[in-house]
Amino acid sequence: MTSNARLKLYTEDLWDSPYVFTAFVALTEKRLPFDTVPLALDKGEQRQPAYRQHSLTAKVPTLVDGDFWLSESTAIVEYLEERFPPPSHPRLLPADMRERARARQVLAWLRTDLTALRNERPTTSMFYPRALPPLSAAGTAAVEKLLQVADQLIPVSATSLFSTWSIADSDLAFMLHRLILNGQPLPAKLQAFAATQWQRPSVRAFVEHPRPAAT
Ligand SMILES: N[C@@H](CCC(=O)N[C@@H](CS)C(=O)NCC(=O)O)C(=O)O
Repeated sequence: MTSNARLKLYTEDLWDSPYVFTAFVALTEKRLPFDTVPLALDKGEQRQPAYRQHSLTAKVPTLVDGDFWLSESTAIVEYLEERFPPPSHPRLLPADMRERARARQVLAWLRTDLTALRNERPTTSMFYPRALPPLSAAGTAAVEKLLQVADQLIPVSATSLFSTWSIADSDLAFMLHRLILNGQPLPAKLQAFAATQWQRPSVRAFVEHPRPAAT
């Protein structure tokens, strides 16, 4: 099942997908050499028959490891952790079972809740700044929930969720940056957490990836 072919990650050409972010950070943290293949989602390239056939979901990210294609960002994280396991490769998920479960909870929650926040503070606004309308009542409630959960999860004076980094740190920081990059101040502990995580080299590599100019 293993292959020595260079890994490939299908991404999208604006480099603002939170799901591509997760897979990109995971590969970078594992220190695995990989190539990226950006698809123009607005042109429907993700629905081209060959890509759809292999990815199953016709979405990005999709990882290609030899003849194995895998979409869904959290499945990619889990696959990379098993395929390139610690201690030979850096960890993506905590070593402790309960912390690992908590990290998975955070990843799943960030993908399935806070819909109003995700809609009203879209990731395009993080990388293509523009004035957005004030949050609706639903958006405000989602922000309050995010801040309350983040405050509960991040230990006092800490800048990571657990004793060592995990992919849940990057994902939570990405969600918090929907607010920060749209000018919303955060409580000091959350601000320090988000700012520290935003400086991580794997995160910088995604944030600073060249993007097409705004049209
Ligand atoms: N649950 C998926 C979500 C992937 C997803 O929604 N990707 C978007 C980009 S952010 C996409 O490919 N959209 C194109 C489409 O739906 O046609 C994951 O975690 O990877």
